[in-house]
Amino acid sequence: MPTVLTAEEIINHAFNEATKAEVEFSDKVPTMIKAKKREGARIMIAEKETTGYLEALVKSVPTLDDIHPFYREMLEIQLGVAKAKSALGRISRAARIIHEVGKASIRQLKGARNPTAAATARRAFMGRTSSLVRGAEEDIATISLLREKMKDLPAADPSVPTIVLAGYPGVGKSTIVSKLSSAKPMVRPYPFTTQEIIIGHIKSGRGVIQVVDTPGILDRPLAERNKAELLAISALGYLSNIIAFIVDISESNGFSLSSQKHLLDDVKQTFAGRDLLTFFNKADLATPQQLEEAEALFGKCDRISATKGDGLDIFLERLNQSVKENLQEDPPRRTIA
Ligand SMILES: Nc1nc2c(ncn2[C@@H]2O[C@H](COP(=O)(O)OP(=O)(O)OP(=O)(O)O)[C@@H](O)[C@H]2O)c(=O)[nH]1
Ligand SMILES: [Mg+2]
Repeated sequence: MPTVLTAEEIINHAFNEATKAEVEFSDKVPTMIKAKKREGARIMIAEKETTGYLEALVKSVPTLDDIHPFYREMLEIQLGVAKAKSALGRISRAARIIHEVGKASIRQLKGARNPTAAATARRAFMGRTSSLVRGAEEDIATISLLREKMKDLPAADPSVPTIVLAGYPGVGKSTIVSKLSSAKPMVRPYPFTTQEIIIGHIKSGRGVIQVVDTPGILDRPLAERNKAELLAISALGYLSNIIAFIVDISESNGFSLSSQKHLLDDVKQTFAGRDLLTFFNKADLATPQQLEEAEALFGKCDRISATKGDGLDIFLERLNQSVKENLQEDPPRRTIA
């Protein structure tokens, strides 16, 4: 897809092309005819360049109605599908109007009685076109963002067993994904680092497993969740065959064990039917009291120290076991068509 130009760039490009218009005349051609032909060529070139660009821009966006519900939901969360659709509609309309204005300007040019009037007709066309393109500025920016987001949509393979990691922000999801899979998401000492859905792959004895890193989610109602949290929920809903719920038992991410437990209960309830595995991460930092409290709340779970790599072999073992038990017979749910 070509890069998206700003309104000013579209106008400048079209007008520059128009100024370059060369019309060959013999010396015998009267000045008036020359002026009309030259201005007519400029109008037509500017019109063609502008409408051509706007129409190509609209055409470069795949039909939003045909995309898979997961991708549609991701775009909905990130920018609003209805907004993008009306932006596309308005850009097409601006192109149609510029085309009509071009035709009207050519008619006006034919009636021009002197070179000044011919130049005035051309300038009027340029002025009208500029304001139409400038008027579409916001819509062009929306489409630019849409194309960026579409380019960045994670490539999910429906035929591959998929585990989605979930948990509070800063519990170590990205650390685990980066240690175990081909994906290398950003890891930072503060929560809310991951803001998008990241897909990696793990080669296991039984083939490839898709592993999905998600933004951290807080224990709060859906309506209060921010965009990043909604993306995580969407990935859990559409992509997961297995969910790995990661708990930071050291509470060093700033969230208590009991809020993490509330979130787990919510995830369990919302995504009932998926195999859900719970892991205690940051075991290296946890005090014996924290471990005790965690076990009282969550029951006994496998412990990991992701940064050290401890317990990751058990994580993989559980994962393979779940794939074997839950997905060996039936192929994974075909979430992305
Ligand atoms: N000591 C210790 N630190 C860990 C462990 N796992 C992760 N961390 C650290 O915890 C911080 C957060 O880790 P991330 O992997 O970015 O956490 P996340 O769950 O992806 O966070 P969000 O993307 O914000 O949801 C980083 O500084 C990690 O180095 C662990 O087992 N032990
Ligand atoms: Mg992360």
